[in-house]
Amino acid sequence: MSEHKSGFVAIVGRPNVGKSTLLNRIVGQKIAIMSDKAQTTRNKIQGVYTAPEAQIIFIDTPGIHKPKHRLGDFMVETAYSALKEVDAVLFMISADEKRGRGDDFIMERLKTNKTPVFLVINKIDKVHPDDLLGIIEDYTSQMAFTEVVPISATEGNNFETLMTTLIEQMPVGPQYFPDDQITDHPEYFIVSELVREKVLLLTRDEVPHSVAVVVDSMKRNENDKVHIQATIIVERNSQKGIIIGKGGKMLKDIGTKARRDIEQLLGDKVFLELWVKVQKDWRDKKTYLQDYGYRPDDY
Ligand SMILES: Nc1nc2c(ncn2[C@@H]2O[C@H](COP(=O)(O)OP(=O)(O)OP(=O)(O)O)[C@@H](O)[C@H]2O)c(=O)[nH]1
Ligand SMILES: [Mg+2]
Repeated sequence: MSEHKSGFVAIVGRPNVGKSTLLNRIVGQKIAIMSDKAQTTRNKIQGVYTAPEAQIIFIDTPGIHKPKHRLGDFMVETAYSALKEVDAVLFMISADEKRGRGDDFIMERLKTNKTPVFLVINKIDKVHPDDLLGIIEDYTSQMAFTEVVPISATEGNNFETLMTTLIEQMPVGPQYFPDDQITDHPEYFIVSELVREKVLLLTRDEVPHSVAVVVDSMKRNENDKVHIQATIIVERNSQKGIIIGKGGKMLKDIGTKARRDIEQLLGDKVFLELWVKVQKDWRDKKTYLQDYGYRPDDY
């Protein structure tokens, strides 16, 4: 029998290419929120993949972009910090988008690292198979990759190939986490993220980007329901109006949808109470960023 392998793998790329979707497929559960809006992920999210022969800890990261706020600075720094001390990097691109300055910028950064880089071409379900060769040629002319793996994170195409190739790349090492642990994030963090995901789903323009969610309390009461109180923070009064909606309809919608996901996560009935608060320009204020969970010392 061959020796047990283990290692750390960072998933990086521009916003919206499907990094979190891949992470969720890897761990088989929703631990990272996903949306069609750019800049969904704001923190590093660790997901643990455990097989009899190997354990890989994946680090999903915020999409690398040109920051316009302190929050953006934090997100990009967070993404880069994941490149330290990993055994491999998955550089993810989307097959239906042309290579842009953002991709070139990320590749320049990756070239300064000695870590093996896999080019993961995601969303192949959206393009004709004949288009793949052109994409591969375009990227491999820019940088030498350890492997190139075209996948579909939503459909699962080539997923097994990606995992097998990655396991081959991992060094011999122990199992760090128990079999049933899939993340190191506390439940309240995922709960707050699930609420934010519903805001991303139901609002548009600047609103999704202006929102933070904080879980104020999480208690199990006598009838075994989990009682959760959370606050949705926005940057201005007009946004508070949008989040609450006509007659409170929007807030109710956010709550209903979030509750379903939270019940799935916790495996229990949930009573979710949501509040909305304005904190002017919080995305540019250091203390608020820290209060809402965007702390650089967590790097
Ligand atoms: N058609 C198709 N859509 C995909 C695929 N993978 C992800 N998506 C969609 O792409 C969008 C972005 O997915 P995310 O997983 O949130 O992307 P991300 O790279 O984590 O984005 P950020 O967190 O903003 O950096 C979502 O609407 C996904 O459903 C895929 O393989 N095929
Ligand atoms: Mg993401």
